[in-house]
Amino acid sequence: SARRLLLLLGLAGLLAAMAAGTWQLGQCPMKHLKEPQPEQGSPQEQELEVTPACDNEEEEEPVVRGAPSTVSFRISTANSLLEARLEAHPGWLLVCHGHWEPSLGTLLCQQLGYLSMTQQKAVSLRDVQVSAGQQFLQVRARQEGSLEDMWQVRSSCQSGRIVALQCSECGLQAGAVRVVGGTDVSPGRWPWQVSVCQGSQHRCGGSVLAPEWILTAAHCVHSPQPGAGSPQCRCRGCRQLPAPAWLVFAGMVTHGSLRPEAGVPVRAIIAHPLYNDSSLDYDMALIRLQAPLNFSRAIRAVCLPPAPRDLLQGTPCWVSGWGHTAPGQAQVAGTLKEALVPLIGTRRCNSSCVYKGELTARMLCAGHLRGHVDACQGDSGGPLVCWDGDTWRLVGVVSWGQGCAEPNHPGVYTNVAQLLPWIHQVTQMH
Ligand code: 4AZ
Repeated sequence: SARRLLLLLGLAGLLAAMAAGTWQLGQCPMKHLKEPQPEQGSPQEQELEVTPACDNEEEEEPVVRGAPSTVSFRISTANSLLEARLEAHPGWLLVCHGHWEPSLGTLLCQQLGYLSMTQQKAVSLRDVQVSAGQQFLQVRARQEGSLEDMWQVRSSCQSGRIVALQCSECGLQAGAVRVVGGTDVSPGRWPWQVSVCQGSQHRCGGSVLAPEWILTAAHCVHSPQPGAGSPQCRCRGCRQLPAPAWLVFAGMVTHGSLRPEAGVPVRAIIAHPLYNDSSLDYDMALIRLQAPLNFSRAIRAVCLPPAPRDLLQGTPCWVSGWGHTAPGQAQVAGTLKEALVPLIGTRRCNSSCVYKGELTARMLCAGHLRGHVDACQGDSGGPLVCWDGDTWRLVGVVSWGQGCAEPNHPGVYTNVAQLLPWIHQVTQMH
């Protein structure tokens, strides 16, 4: 019986050790516990000294990394004049029209986060008020290389004319205010938010980039391989039926009030060619509408991120959508919802207790490691926008996450800044 007792004790010890192990795995933040040292105090004191792996203050790289540049540009809101500033040269300079190429207008609008250029012209210096000592930048005669090193500082413009530039409008709200109570929103607050529907079924969110262009997630519109069986085909023989047509609804807040005739049919869906259905890398698609949207207080375009700007962890950004307001719900929300989700550093989000290296360079995280607030099913494809002091910019596209609002599993978004060249290429080509 003494041997049986020993065996039982051994078994109990083994079970206790296994339970402790499981507990440690479940408590991910404590995964990097230091080995207890004999001279340390009680277990509670030891715990206080531990740096939890998910909550460390380790220095983070910018979540969205801008391309460093020695020259910056802006367009004066008062008179559309193009202004440029060189590193190591004080003040904003006007740009001479000499040697100007029309393609530069498009390039600059794109750099500044606009989808396209709408107008560029030469303005006579006699028609503008120029302060004494105003200096100018001029494009070098033989342009080669990047936008960076093609400029010369001048004290005057030989042609007597300077560049004025207008880019496509974006990023402005109609000045609408939030409705009382929770997170319902009023029309005009997120005027770029659209619902991407298949027939009358809401599938995903999307963002207006231009009257004919919607940006969404590739996984929303990616058709499964023939035979794979899509979720809407549950009846016998229904594979032979054509899938209901895609419709885009803009300028709407309440899904219940949706009239099918208000939906705009889709001309083309262009998913990113590198989209990967299993890793969700490059989860982005462009939708070209059959007819342009009528812009109004309730329907407007969002701006894209400008090429040269970093965005840091903690930047307050907003996600919006009609997705589920509790995980596992059967229905999408009736009223558009919004949530404040700060950017989370990629190193932290890819750490061993969050997404364990699953994030690629085309992804970023936003939300709260404590859980509670997050995007969810039905929000996919929708916008993650951040205010930059002047305009709202589309920084992310709702893509995936483990569950919704779970601790240590924030929302993962397609990193728009990383895919700008593709967005510009497609929208210019079609
Ligand atoms: C989805 O299934 C989905 N919590 C979207 C976002 C998130 C999770 C799932 C993020 O479309």
